[in-house]
Amino acid sequence: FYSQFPDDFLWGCALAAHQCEGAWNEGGKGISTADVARLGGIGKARQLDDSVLPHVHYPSHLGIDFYHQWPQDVKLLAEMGLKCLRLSMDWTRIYPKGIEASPNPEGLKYYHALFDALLAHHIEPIITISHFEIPLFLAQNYGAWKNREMIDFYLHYCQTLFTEFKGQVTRWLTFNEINHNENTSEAAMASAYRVSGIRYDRGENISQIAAQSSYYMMLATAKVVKLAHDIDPQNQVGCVLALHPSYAFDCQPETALKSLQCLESDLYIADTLCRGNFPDYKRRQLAKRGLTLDIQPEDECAFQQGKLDFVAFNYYSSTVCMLDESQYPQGNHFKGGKNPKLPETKWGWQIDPTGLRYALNLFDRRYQLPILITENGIGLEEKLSGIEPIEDDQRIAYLKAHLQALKQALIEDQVHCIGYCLWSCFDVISATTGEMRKRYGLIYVDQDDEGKGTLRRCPKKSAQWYAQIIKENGKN
Ligand code: BGP
Repeated sequence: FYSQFPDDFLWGCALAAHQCEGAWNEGGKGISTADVARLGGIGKARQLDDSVLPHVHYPSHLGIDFYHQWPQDVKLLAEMGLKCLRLSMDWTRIYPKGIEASPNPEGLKYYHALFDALLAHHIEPIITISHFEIPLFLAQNYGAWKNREMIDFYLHYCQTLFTEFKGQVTRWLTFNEINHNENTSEAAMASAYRVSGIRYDRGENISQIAAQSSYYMMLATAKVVKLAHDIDPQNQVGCVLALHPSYAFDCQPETALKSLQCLESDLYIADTLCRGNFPDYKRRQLAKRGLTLDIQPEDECAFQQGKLDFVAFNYYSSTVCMLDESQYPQGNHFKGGKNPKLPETKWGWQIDPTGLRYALNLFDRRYQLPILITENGIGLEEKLSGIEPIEDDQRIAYLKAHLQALKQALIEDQVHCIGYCLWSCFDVISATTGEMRKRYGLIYVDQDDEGKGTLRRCPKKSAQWYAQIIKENGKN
Protein backbone atom coordinates (compact mmCIF):
# COMPACT_ATOMS: atom_id res chain seq x y z
CA PHE A 1 0.00 0.00 0.00
CA TYR A 2 1.04 3.61 -0.44
CA SER A 3 2.45 5.48 2.52
CA GLN A 4 4.12 8.01 0.24
CA PHE A 5 4.60 8.65 -3.50
CA PRO A 6 6.18 5.53 -5.02
CA ASP A 7 9.82 5.84 -6.11
CA ASP A 8 8.95 5.48 -9.78
CA PHE A 9 6.18 8.12 -9.68
CA LEU A 10 6.15 10.02 -12.98
CA TRP A 11 6.60 13.69 -12.13
CA GLY A 12 6.11 15.49 -15.40
CA CYS A 13 4.81 18.34 -17.48
CA ALA A 14 2.62 18.38 -20.57
CA LEU A 15 2.83 20.16 -23.93
CA ALA A 16 0.98 19.98 -27.23
CA ALA A 17 2.69 20.39 -30.61
CA HIS A 18 0.35 22.98 -32.12
CA GLN A 19 0.60 25.16 -29.00
CA CYS A 20 4.38 25.27 -28.75
CA GLU A 21 6.19 24.15 -31.90
CA GLY A 22 5.40 27.00 -34.31
CA ALA A 23 7.23 26.44 -37.64
CA TRP A 24 3.79 25.67 -39.04
CA ASN A 25 5.01 25.52 -42.63
CA GLU A 26 8.56 24.27 -42.17
CA GLY A 27 10.20 20.85 -42.31
CA GLY A 28 7.79 19.52 -44.92
CA LYS A 29 4.85 19.96 -42.54
CA GLY A 30 1.32 20.03 -43.98
CA ILE A 31 -1.48 22.32 -42.82
CA SER A 32 -3.48 21.10 -39.85
CA THR A 33 -6.92 22.03 -38.55
CA ALA A 34 -5.19 23.90 -35.71
CA ASP A 35 -3.26 26.03 -38.21
CA VAL A 36 -6.46 27.60 -39.54
CA ALA A 37 -7.87 28.49 -36.11
CA ARG A 38 -7.20 32.17 -35.44
CA LEU A 39 -6.87 34.19 -32.25
CA GLY A 40 -10.42 34.59 -31.03
CA GLY A 41 -10.16 38.10 -29.60
CA ILE A 42 -8.88 38.28 -26.07
CA GLY A 43 -10.43 35.56 -23.94
CA LYS A 44 -12.86 34.46 -26.66
CA ALA A 45 -13.12 31.18 -28.54
CA ARG A 46 -10.95 30.89 -31.63
CA GLN A 47 -12.37 31.70 -35.05
CA LEU A 48 -12.27 29.10 -37.75
CA ASP A 49 -11.68 29.39 -41.47
CA ASP A 50 -10.90 26.68 -43.91
CA SER A 51 -7.70 28.29 -45.09
CA VAL A 52 -4.98 30.52 -43.76
CA LEU A 53 -5.86 34.16 -44.36
CA PRO A 54 -3.06 36.40 -45.58
CA HIS A 55 -2.31 39.51 -43.47
CA VAL A 56 -3.81 37.92 -40.37
CA HIS A 57 -1.58 37.07 -37.42
CA TYR A 58 -1.93 33.55 -36.06
CA PRO A 59 -0.01 33.31 -32.75
CA SER A 60 0.07 29.52 -33.08
CA HIS A 61 2.06 29.74 -36.33
CA LEU A 62 5.04 30.88 -34.30
CA GLY A 63 4.03 29.20 -31.03
CA ILE A 64 6.99 29.55 -28.71
CA ASP A 65 9.28 28.34 -31.49
CA PHE A 66 9.86 25.05 -29.70
CA TYR A 67 10.57 23.46 -33.10
CA HIS A 68 13.85 25.37 -33.23
CA GLN A 69 14.53 25.99 -29.56
CA TRP A 70 13.97 22.50 -28.16
CA PRO A 71 17.65 21.76 -27.41
CA GLN A 72 17.83 24.54 -24.83
CA ASP A 73 14.24 23.87 -23.70
CA VAL A 74 15.03 20.24 -22.95
CA LYS A 75 17.96 21.38 -20.84
CA LEU A 76 15.63 23.59 -18.80
CA LEU A 77 13.32 20.63 -18.24
CA ALA A 78 16.25 18.47 -17.21
CA GLU A 79 17.28 21.12 -14.67
CA MET A 80 13.84 20.77 -13.09
CA GLY A 81 14.44 17.03 -12.80
CA LEU A 82 11.35 15.96 -14.77
CA LYS A 83 10.77 12.23 -15.01
CA CYS A 84 8.49 12.47 -18.03
CA LEU A 85 7.27 14.92 -20.64
CA ARG A 86 3.85 14.34 -22.12
CA LEU A 87 3.92 15.92 -25.57
CA SER A 88 2.07 15.45 -28.81
CA MET A 89 3.31 14.74 -32.28
CA ASP A 90 1.83 16.77 -35.08
CA TRP A 91 0.22 14.39 -37.57
CA THR A 92 1.02 16.80 -40.43
CA ARG A 93 4.75 16.63 -39.73
CA ILE A 94 4.63 12.88 -40.38
CA TYR A 95 1.90 12.76 -43.02
CA PRO A 96 1.32 16.28 -44.39
CA LYS A 97 -2.04 15.42 -45.92
CA GLY A 98 -2.71 12.27 -43.97
CA ILE A 99 -2.98 10.12 -47.10
CA GLU A 100 0.63 9.69 -48.29
CA ALA A 101 2.06 6.18 -48.62
CA SER A 102 5.33 7.04 -46.91
CA PRO A 103 6.11 9.46 -44.10
CA ASN A 104 7.92 12.78 -44.28
CA PRO A 105 11.56 12.04 -43.31
CA GLU A 106 12.13 15.54 -41.92
CA GLY A 107 9.27 15.15 -39.47
CA LEU A 108 10.58 11.79 -38.29
CA LYS A 109 14.07 13.21 -37.91
CA TYR A 110 12.85 16.09 -35.77
CA TYR A 111 10.98 13.84 -33.34
CA HIS A 112 13.79 11.28 -33.20
CA ALA A 113 16.27 13.96 -32.19
CA LEU A 114 13.89 15.44 -29.62
CA PHE A 115 13.12 12.07 -28.01
CA ASP A 116 16.82 11.16 -27.97
CA ALA A 117 17.59 14.38 -26.12
CA LEU A 118 14.82 13.77 -23.59
CA LEU A 119 15.96 10.20 -22.98
CA ALA A 120 19.55 11.33 -22.61
CA HIS A 121 18.30 13.42 -19.67
CA HIS A 122 16.25 10.50 -18.29
CA ILE A 123 12.99 12.18 -19.24
CA GLU A 124 10.49 9.69 -20.64
CA PRO A 125 8.53 11.01 -23.63
CA ILE A 126 4.84 10.10 -23.30
CA ILE A 127 3.24 10.74 -26.65
CA THR A 128 -0.20 12.04 -27.51
CA ILE A 129 -0.87 10.90 -31.06
CA SER A 130 -3.56 13.49 -31.83
CA HIS A 131 -3.85 16.52 -29.59
CA PHE A 132 -6.38 18.93 -31.10
CA GLU A 133 -5.19 18.67 -34.70
CA ILE A 134 -5.58 16.52 -37.78
CA PRO A 135 -4.42 17.15 -41.35
CA LEU A 136 -6.64 19.85 -42.87
CA PHE A 137 -6.72 17.80 -46.07
CA LEU A 138 -8.56 15.01 -44.25
CA ALA A 139 -11.01 17.48 -42.74
CA GLN A 140 -11.76 19.13 -46.09
CA ASN A 141 -11.87 16.02 -48.24
CA TYR A 142 -13.15 13.36 -45.90
CA GLY A 143 -15.13 15.32 -43.32
CA ALA A 144 -12.65 14.46 -40.55
CA TRP A 145 -13.96 12.00 -37.95
CA LYS A 146 -17.44 12.05 -39.47
CA ASN A 147 -16.03 9.40 -41.77
CA ARG A 148 -15.19 5.76 -40.97
CA GLU A 149 -12.30 5.94 -43.45
CA MET A 150 -10.47 8.11 -40.91
CA ILE A 151 -9.76 5.00 -38.87
CA ASP A 152 -7.51 3.61 -41.60
CA PHE A 153 -5.65 6.89 -42.09
CA TYR A 154 -5.12 7.09 -38.36
CA LEU A 155 -3.94 3.47 -38.13
CA HIS A 156 -1.52 4.07 -40.99
CA TYR A 157 -0.07 7.05 -39.06
CA CYS A 158 0.12 5.01 -35.83
CA GLN A 159 1.77 2.07 -37.56
CA THR A 160 4.54 4.44 -38.63
CA LEU A 161 4.92 5.87 -35.13
CA PHE A 162 5.04 2.49 -33.42
CA THR A 163 7.62 1.05 -35.79
CA GLU A 164 9.74 4.21 -36.09
CA PHE A 165 9.84 5.08 -32.40
CA LYS A 166 10.05 1.55 -31.03
CA GLY A 167 12.58 1.61 -28.22
CA GLN A 168 12.19 5.37 -27.71
CA VAL A 169 8.54 5.57 -26.72
CA THR A 170 6.45 3.00 -24.88
CA ARG A 171 3.59 5.06 -23.43
CA TRP A 172 1.08 6.42 -25.94
CA LEU A 173 -2.17 8.39 -25.72
CA THR A 174 -4.50 8.15 -28.69
CA PHE A 175 -6.53 11.38 -28.39
CA ASN A 176 -6.66 14.42 -26.16
CA GLU A 177 -9.97 15.04 -24.38
CA ILE A 178 -11.89 12.65 -26.60
CA ASN A 179 -15.08 13.26 -24.60
CA HIS A 180 -15.14 16.96 -25.50
CA ASN A 181 -16.07 16.01 -29.03
CA GLU A 182 -19.62 15.39 -28.05
CA ASN A 183 -20.90 18.52 -26.36
CA THR A 184 -23.57 20.01 -28.54
CA SER A 185 -23.94 23.53 -27.18
CA GLU A 186 -22.64 26.34 -29.37
CA ALA A 187 -19.42 26.89 -27.38
CA ALA A 188 -18.90 23.17 -27.37
CA MET A 189 -18.93 23.00 -31.17
CA ALA A 190 -15.60 24.76 -31.13
CA SER A 191 -14.37 22.04 -28.82
CA ALA A 192 -15.65 19.37 -31.22
CA TYR A 193 -13.61 21.06 -33.96
CA ARG A 194 -10.53 20.93 -31.76
CA VAL A 195 -10.91 17.28 -30.85
CA SER A 196 -12.10 15.71 -34.09
CA GLY A 197 -11.65 18.36 -36.79
CA ILE A 198 -15.40 18.36 -37.45
CA ARG A 199 -17.24 21.41 -38.80
CA TYR A 200 -21.02 21.11 -38.79
CA ASP A 201 -22.87 22.16 -41.90
CA ARG A 202 -26.20 23.96 -41.62
CA GLY A 203 -29.07 21.58 -41.06
CA GLU A 204 -26.89 18.65 -40.07
CA ASN A 205 -28.00 16.38 -37.25
CA ILE A 206 -25.43 17.39 -34.68
CA SER A 207 -26.32 14.75 -32.09
CA GLN A 208 -26.05 12.01 -34.69
CA ILE A 209 -22.68 13.19 -36.00
CA ALA A 210 -21.28 13.82 -32.54
CA ALA A 211 -22.15 10.32 -31.35
CA GLN A 212 -20.93 8.74 -34.58
CA SER A 213 -17.59 10.54 -34.65
CA SER A 214 -16.94 9.68 -31.00
CA TYR A 215 -17.72 6.07 -31.86
CA TYR A 216 -15.18 6.10 -34.71
CA MET A 217 -12.51 7.65 -32.49
CA MET A 218 -13.16 5.05 -29.81
CA LEU A 219 -12.96 2.27 -32.36
CA ALA A 220 -9.73 3.74 -33.71
CA THR A 221 -8.36 3.81 -30.16
CA ALA A 222 -9.20 0.15 -29.60
CA LYS A 223 -7.58 -0.85 -32.91
CA VAL A 224 -4.52 1.20 -32.06
CA VAL A 225 -4.14 -0.57 -28.70
CA LYS A 226 -3.95 -3.91 -30.50
CA LEU A 227 -1.62 -2.57 -33.16
CA ALA A 228 0.69 -1.10 -30.51
CA HIS A 229 0.83 -4.41 -28.62
CA ASP A 230 1.41 -6.39 -31.82
CA ILE A 231 4.34 -4.20 -32.80
CA ASP A 232 5.90 -4.06 -29.35
CA PRO A 233 4.47 -5.86 -26.31
CA GLN A 234 6.17 -3.20 -24.17
CA ASN A 235 3.78 -0.56 -25.50
CA GLN A 236 1.17 0.82 -23.11
CA VAL A 237 -1.75 2.79 -24.51
CA GLY A 238 -4.16 5.22 -22.88
CA CYS A 239 -6.60 7.87 -24.08
CA VAL A 240 -7.14 11.26 -22.43
CA LEU A 241 -10.48 12.39 -21.04
CA ALA A 242 -11.30 15.86 -19.76
CA LEU A 243 -12.82 15.35 -16.34
CA HIS A 244 -15.08 17.88 -14.66
CA PRO A 245 -16.76 16.27 -11.67
CA SER A 246 -20.35 17.45 -11.71
CA TYR A 247 -21.80 18.35 -8.30
CA ALA A 248 -25.49 18.84 -7.59
CA PHE A 249 -26.11 22.57 -7.03
CA ASP A 250 -28.66 21.98 -4.27
CA CYS A 251 -29.96 19.18 -2.11
CA GLN A 252 -32.82 18.31 -4.40
CA PRO A 253 -32.73 14.61 -5.27
CA GLU A 254 -33.64 15.50 -8.87
CA THR A 255 -30.50 17.65 -9.17
CA ALA A 256 -28.35 14.85 -7.77
CA LEU A 257 -29.86 12.46 -10.32
CA LYS A 258 -29.28 14.91 -13.15
CA SER A 259 -25.68 15.46 -12.12
CA LEU A 260 -25.07 11.70 -12.16
CA GLN A 261 -26.52 11.60 -15.66
CA CYS A 262 -24.33 14.54 -16.75
CA LEU A 263 -21.25 12.58 -15.80
CA GLU A 264 -22.50 9.48 -17.59
CA SER A 265 -22.29 11.19 -20.98
CA ASP A 266 -18.51 11.39 -20.51
CA LEU A 267 -18.02 8.14 -18.68
CA TYR A 268 -19.56 5.97 -21.37
CA ILE A 269 -16.45 6.66 -23.44
CA ALA A 270 -14.14 5.49 -20.66
CA ASP A 271 -16.48 2.52 -20.08
CA THR A 272 -16.13 1.49 -23.72
CA LEU A 273 -12.36 1.84 -23.84
CA CYS A 274 -11.53 0.35 -20.44
CA ARG A 275 -14.05 -2.48 -20.40
CA GLY A 276 -13.76 -3.38 -24.07
CA ASN A 277 -17.32 -3.08 -25.24
CA PHE A 278 -19.69 -0.37 -26.41
CA PRO A 279 -22.15 -0.42 -23.50
CA ASP A 280 -25.70 -1.62 -23.91
CA TYR A 281 -27.03 1.33 -21.91
CA LYS A 282 -25.54 3.66 -24.55
CA ARG A 283 -27.05 1.65 -27.40
CA ARG A 284 -30.49 1.85 -25.78
CA GLN A 285 -30.14 5.58 -25.11
CA LEU A 286 -29.17 6.24 -28.73
CA ALA A 287 -32.07 4.16 -30.01
CA LYS A 288 -34.48 6.01 -27.75
CA ARG A 289 -33.24 9.31 -29.16
CA GLY A 290 -33.82 8.01 -32.68
CA LEU A 291 -30.12 7.88 -33.51
CA THR A 292 -28.72 5.00 -35.53
CA LEU A 293 -24.96 4.58 -35.60
CA ASP A 294 -22.82 2.80 -38.12
CA ILE A 295 -21.82 -0.14 -35.91
CA GLN A 296 -20.39 -3.18 -37.69
CA PRO A 297 -20.49 -6.70 -36.19
CA GLU A 298 -16.67 -6.96 -36.29
CA ASP A 299 -16.31 -3.81 -34.17
CA GLU A 300 -17.21 -5.77 -31.07
CA CYS A 301 -14.12 -7.94 -31.38
CA ALA A 302 -11.94 -4.85 -31.95
CA PHE A 303 -13.21 -3.30 -28.71
CA GLN A 304 -12.57 -6.52 -26.82
CA GLN A 305 -9.04 -6.87 -28.15
CA GLY A 306 -8.19 -3.22 -27.59
CA LYS A 307 -8.77 -2.43 -23.94
CA LEU A 308 -6.67 0.44 -22.61
CA ASP A 309 -3.61 -0.34 -20.51
CA PHE A 310 -4.07 2.70 -18.30
CA VAL A 311 -6.53 5.56 -17.94
CA ALA A 312 -5.60 9.19 -18.32
CA PHE A 313 -7.39 12.43 -17.63
CA ASN A 314 -6.92 16.17 -17.59
CA TYR A 315 -8.31 17.96 -14.58
CA TYR A 316 -8.69 21.72 -14.18
CA SER A 317 -11.97 22.29 -12.36
CA SER A 318 -15.29 20.88 -11.33
CA THR A 319 -18.72 22.04 -12.42
CA VAL A 320 -22.17 22.19 -10.89
CA CYS A 321 -25.35 20.80 -12.27
CA MET A 322 -28.62 22.78 -11.98
CA LEU A 323 -32.15 21.84 -12.87
CA ASP A 324 -32.64 25.20 -14.56
CA GLU A 325 -29.94 25.41 -17.23
CA SER A 326 -30.81 29.00 -18.09
CA GLN A 327 -28.83 29.83 -14.92
CA TYR A 328 -25.62 28.58 -16.54
CA PRO A 329 -23.15 31.38 -17.24
CA GLN A 330 -21.51 31.73 -20.63
CA GLY A 331 -17.87 30.79 -20.60
CA ASN A 332 -15.17 29.57 -22.91
CA HIS A 333 -14.78 26.35 -21.03
CA PHE A 334 -17.55 23.86 -20.47
CA LYS A 335 -21.15 23.25 -19.63
CA GLY A 336 -22.52 23.69 -16.12
CA GLY A 337 -23.14 26.33 -13.50
CA LYS A 338 -20.97 28.24 -11.06
CA ASN A 339 -20.22 26.87 -7.63
CA PRO A 340 -20.79 29.69 -5.09
CA LYS A 341 -18.30 28.05 -2.71
CA LEU A 342 -15.31 28.13 -5.06
CA PRO A 343 -12.95 30.86 -6.25
CA GLU A 344 -12.23 31.19 -9.95
CA THR A 345 -9.63 32.49 -12.38
CA LYS A 346 -10.06 35.47 -14.65
CA TRP A 347 -11.31 33.08 -17.32
CA GLY A 348 -13.97 31.68 -15.01
CA TRP A 349 -12.31 28.33 -14.36
CA GLN A 350 -13.19 27.41 -10.79
CA ILE A 351 -10.49 26.18 -8.44
CA ASP A 352 -11.34 22.93 -6.69
CA PRO A 353 -8.50 20.64 -5.55
CA THR A 354 -10.97 18.22 -3.96
CA GLY A 355 -12.42 17.69 -7.43
CA LEU A 356 -9.12 16.08 -8.41
CA ARG A 357 -9.38 13.65 -5.51
CA TYR A 358 -12.99 12.98 -6.48
CA ALA A 359 -11.99 12.25 -10.09
CA LEU A 360 -9.16 9.95 -8.97
CA ASN A 361 -11.49 8.01 -6.70
CA LEU A 362 -14.13 7.75 -9.39
CA PHE A 363 -11.74 6.38 -12.02
CA ASP A 364 -9.81 4.13 -9.67
CA ARG A 365 -12.90 2.41 -8.33
CA ARG A 366 -14.70 2.24 -11.66
CA TYR A 367 -11.89 0.88 -13.86
CA GLN A 368 -9.20 -0.50 -11.54
CA LEU A 369 -6.45 0.48 -13.95
CA PRO A 370 -3.37 2.62 -13.32
CA ILE A 371 -4.18 6.33 -13.67
CA LEU A 372 -2.01 9.00 -15.26
CA ILE A 373 -2.99 12.63 -14.65
CA THR A 374 -2.15 14.11 -18.02
CA GLU A 375 -2.86 17.81 -17.29
CA ASN A 376 -3.50 20.11 -14.34
CA GLY A 377 -2.57 23.76 -13.95
CA ILE A 378 -3.74 27.36 -13.80
CA GLY A 379 -3.87 30.08 -16.46
CA LEU A 380 -2.83 33.53 -15.24
CA GLU A 381 -1.96 36.89 -16.74
CA GLU A 382 1.70 37.62 -16.11
CA LYS A 383 4.29 40.12 -17.34
CA LEU A 384 8.04 40.51 -17.11
CA SER A 385 8.67 43.52 -14.91
CA GLY A 386 12.45 43.51 -14.79
CA ILE A 387 12.51 41.55 -11.54
CA GLU A 388 13.11 37.86 -11.99
CA PRO A 389 11.99 35.28 -11.27
CA ILE A 390 8.32 36.12 -11.68
CA GLU A 391 6.73 35.45 -8.30
CA ASP A 392 3.80 33.28 -9.32
CA ASP A 393 2.65 32.49 -5.80
CA GLN A 394 -0.92 32.02 -7.00
CA ARG A 395 0.20 29.20 -9.28
CA ILE A 396 2.26 27.61 -6.51
CA ALA A 397 -0.76 27.74 -4.19
CA TYR A 398 -2.97 26.13 -6.87
CA LEU A 399 -0.47 23.36 -7.56
CA LYS A 400 0.29 22.77 -3.90
CA ALA A 401 -3.38 22.31 -3.11
CA HIS A 402 -3.86 19.91 -6.04
CA LEU A 403 -0.79 17.88 -5.11
CA GLN A 404 -2.11 17.69 -1.58
CA ALA A 405 -5.40 16.31 -2.93
CA LEU A 406 -3.47 13.83 -5.05
CA LYS A 407 -1.46 12.73 -2.03
CA GLN A 408 -4.65 12.20 -0.04
CA ALA A 409 -6.09 10.15 -2.89
CA LEU A 410 -2.94 8.07 -2.98
CA ILE A 411 -2.36 7.57 0.73
CA GLU A 412 -5.77 7.88 2.38
CA ASP A 413 -7.84 6.41 -0.47
CA GLN A 414 -5.13 4.09 -1.89
CA VAL A 415 -5.80 5.19 -5.46
CA HIS A 416 -3.43 3.72 -8.04
CA CYS A 417 -2.00 6.82 -9.69
CA ILE A 418 1.28 6.50 -11.59
CA GLY A 419 2.05 10.07 -12.53
CA TYR A 420 1.19 13.74 -12.66
CA CYS A 421 1.82 15.93 -15.70
CA LEU A 422 1.51 19.59 -14.97
CA TRP A 423 0.20 21.96 -17.65
CA SER A 424 2.57 23.36 -18.57
CA CYS A 425 6.32 23.65 -18.42
CA PHE A 426 6.29 26.69 -20.71
CA ASP A 427 3.81 29.44 -21.45
CA VAL A 428 2.19 28.34 -24.70
CA ILE A 429 -0.66 29.35 -27.00
CA SER A 430 -4.04 28.79 -25.32
CA ALA A 431 -5.98 25.98 -26.95
CA THR A 432 -9.42 27.52 -26.51
CA THR A 433 -8.69 31.16 -27.33
CA GLY A 434 -5.50 31.03 -29.39
CA GLU A 435 -3.92 33.73 -27.23
CA MET A 436 -0.57 33.91 -25.48
CA ARG A 437 -1.94 36.07 -22.68
CA LYS A 438 -3.34 33.14 -20.71
CA ARG A 439 -0.15 31.73 -19.24
CA TYR A 440 0.20 28.32 -17.60
CA GLY A 441 3.96 27.88 -17.65
CA LEU A 442 6.49 27.24 -14.94
CA ILE A 443 8.79 28.97 -17.39
CA TYR A 444 7.82 32.35 -18.80
CA VAL A 445 8.23 32.92 -22.53
CA ASP A 446 8.76 36.49 -23.68
CA GLN A 447 6.18 36.65 -26.43
CA ASP A 448 2.81 38.43 -26.79
CA ASP A 449 -0.35 38.01 -28.81
CA GLU A 450 1.02 40.15 -31.65
CA GLY A 451 4.04 37.88 -31.92
CA LYS A 452 6.31 40.51 -30.35
CA GLY A 453 8.98 39.45 -27.89
CA THR A 454 12.40 37.91 -27.73
CA LEU A 455 11.08 34.38 -27.02
CA ARG A 456 13.49 34.33 -24.08
CA ARG A 457 12.71 31.64 -21.49
CA CYS A 458 12.61 32.84 -17.86
CA PRO A 459 11.89 30.24 -15.16
CA LYS A 460 9.30 31.49 -12.67
CA LYS A 461 9.36 30.89 -8.92
CA SER A 462 7.09 27.87 -9.51
CA ALA A 463 9.78 26.16 -11.62
CA GLN A 464 12.09 26.14 -8.64
CA TRP A 465 9.26 25.00 -6.38
CA TYR A 466 8.34 22.09 -8.69
CA ALA A 467 11.99 21.04 -8.99
CA GLN A 468 12.10 20.75 -5.20
CA ILE A 469 8.86 18.72 -5.12
CA ILE A 470 10.35 16.29 -7.64
CA LYS A 471 13.63 16.10 -5.77
CA GLU A 472 11.83 15.25 -2.53
CA ASN A 473 9.38 12.95 -4.31
CA GLY A 474 6.26 14.88 -3.40
CA LYS A 475 6.97 15.88 0.17
CA ASN A 476 5.51 19.36 0.70
C1 BGP B 1 -6.78 21.45 -22.08
C2 BGP B 1 -6.00 21.18 -23.34
C3 BGP B 1 -4.65 21.83 -23.41
C4 BGP B 1 -4.56 23.18 -22.74
C5 BGP B 1 -5.41 23.33 -21.51
C6 BGP B 1 -5.63 24.75 -21.08
O1 BGP B 1 -8.12 21.28 -22.30
O2 BGP B 1 -5.80 19.78 -23.47
O3 BGP B 1 -4.24 21.78 -24.74
O4 BGP B 1 -4.57 24.22 -23.59
O5 BGP B 1 -6.69 22.77 -21.65
O6 BGP B 1 -6.62 25.33 -21.89
P1 BGP B 1 -6.50 26.77 -22.51
O7 BGP B 1 -5.16 26.78 -23.14
O8 BGP B 1 -7.56 26.91 -23.49
O9 BGP B 1 -6.63 27.68 -21.37
